[in-house]
Amino acid sequence: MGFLLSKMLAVFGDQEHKVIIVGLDNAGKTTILYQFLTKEAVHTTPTIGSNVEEITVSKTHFLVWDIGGQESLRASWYSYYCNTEIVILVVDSTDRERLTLTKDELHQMLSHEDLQKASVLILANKQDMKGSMTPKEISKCLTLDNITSHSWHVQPCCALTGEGLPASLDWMKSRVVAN
Ligand code: G3D
Repeated sequence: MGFLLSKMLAVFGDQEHKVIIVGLDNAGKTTILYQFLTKEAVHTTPTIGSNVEEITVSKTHFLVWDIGGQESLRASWYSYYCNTEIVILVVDSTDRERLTLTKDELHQMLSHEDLQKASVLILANKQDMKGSMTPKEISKCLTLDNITSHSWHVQPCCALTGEGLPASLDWMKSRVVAN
């Protein structure tokens, strides 16, 4: 597809943008996806596959692939990378012990050639919980300042209430329009 045509389709909203949602097990991926789907401002079509949902945010269509986070499944994350425009990395902000593991997974992911053009949204989830790490602490531990090859953004949120999630959708939309 020509560059101009794809740009026009992006602006006028007929293009689907592939998003993958990753993170360790228990981070809150499923809860976040559920919140995306039930928000009044967000309309969705029925599930396309067992782990794919379409989310439409004011005429921008995101096809969101929810990829399992257990260790056995992380090895196959790469098979979902092709054509991905946005990676949503969900972090359990209370899980200090496994943040280094998340960091390693993130940097390994971003070195994959199929993700060279992807933008990264880090959702610092479970902000409602006592002792949760701040977005600043999470950014530092994930060494986000070292990532200059990809556009990234950290959004604090609470998947149980949905707080912070509309802002994350706005950022996703701004990225696909920018590209
Ligand atoms: P996953 O899909 O990444 O594995 P889930 O994670 O969405 O299944 O969530 C794992 C657990 O964390 C769930 O609790 C869920 O309710 C909880 N959770 C998700 N987001 C938040 C949040 O923002 N705040 C709090 N306090 N809990 C959250 P259960 O008890 O069902 O295992």
